[in-house]
Amino acid sequence: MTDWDYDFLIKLLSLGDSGVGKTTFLYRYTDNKFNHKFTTTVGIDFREKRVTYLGTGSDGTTEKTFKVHLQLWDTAGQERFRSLTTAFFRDAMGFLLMFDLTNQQSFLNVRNWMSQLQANAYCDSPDIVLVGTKADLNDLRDVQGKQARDLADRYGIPYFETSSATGAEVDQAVTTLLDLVMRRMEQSTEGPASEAANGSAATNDQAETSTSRRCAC
Ligand SMILES: Nc1nc2c(ncn2[C@@H]2O[C@H](COP(=O)(O)OP(=O)(O)O)[C@@H](O)[C@H]2O)c(=O)[nH]1
Ligand SMILES: [Mg+2]
Repeated sequence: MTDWDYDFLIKLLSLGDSGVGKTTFLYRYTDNKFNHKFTTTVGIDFREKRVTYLGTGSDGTTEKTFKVHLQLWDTAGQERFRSLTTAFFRDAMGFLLMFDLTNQQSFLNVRNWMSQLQANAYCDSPDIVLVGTKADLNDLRDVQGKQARDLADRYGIPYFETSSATGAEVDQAVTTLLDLVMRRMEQSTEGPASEAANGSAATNDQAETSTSRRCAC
């Protein structure tokens, strides 16, 4: 497999207050390592990872494995970068909305991030996963699981309590978001099934442009 050999390019975006652990989360997901150092992300940055997705084949019933190139965009939460990051909202296909389980204020701010998202994303109900970070810091916990689950239920989105220190639930959160994004693509008129039916999987460019056009909202 060459560097450019994939069926789909999927862009996901992390967002949430500064310090909640967005950069550390993405680093844990792509490199399976924990970074103790606090380095402020300036503006926007991204990490990449190749994964496989089990979708529906050309006959609409059999399963087929697709190669997915994941681009995980990392935003800076600070107000001064907001205009920069909102421009990126429009381009992303799914969102990891993060707050810090040891910081109630970061949880209260989830509502603001949600409004930002709804105003700037590709559609009114984009695919989102709510992520509570730093679950390993039990003694410092400031947000109860029930509080967060209730909020996620109200928005109708999945919720995960993760730890980039131990790696708990990190993969599951991203995989769930990827599944939502891929399923939305399959539901629209030209999902992976019809792409495969055309004889071959989409080329990189086709995958990128066609996915951005394919919104089943
Ligand atoms: N104990 C613990 N610390 C974490 C976790 N995730 C992030 N941190 C720490 O929280 C600080 C802020 O993380 P960072 O990823 O830079 O936050 P960002 O501003 O949202 O990108 C860093 O010192 C990280 O080491 C976690 O799951 N557990
Ligand atoms: Mg950061």
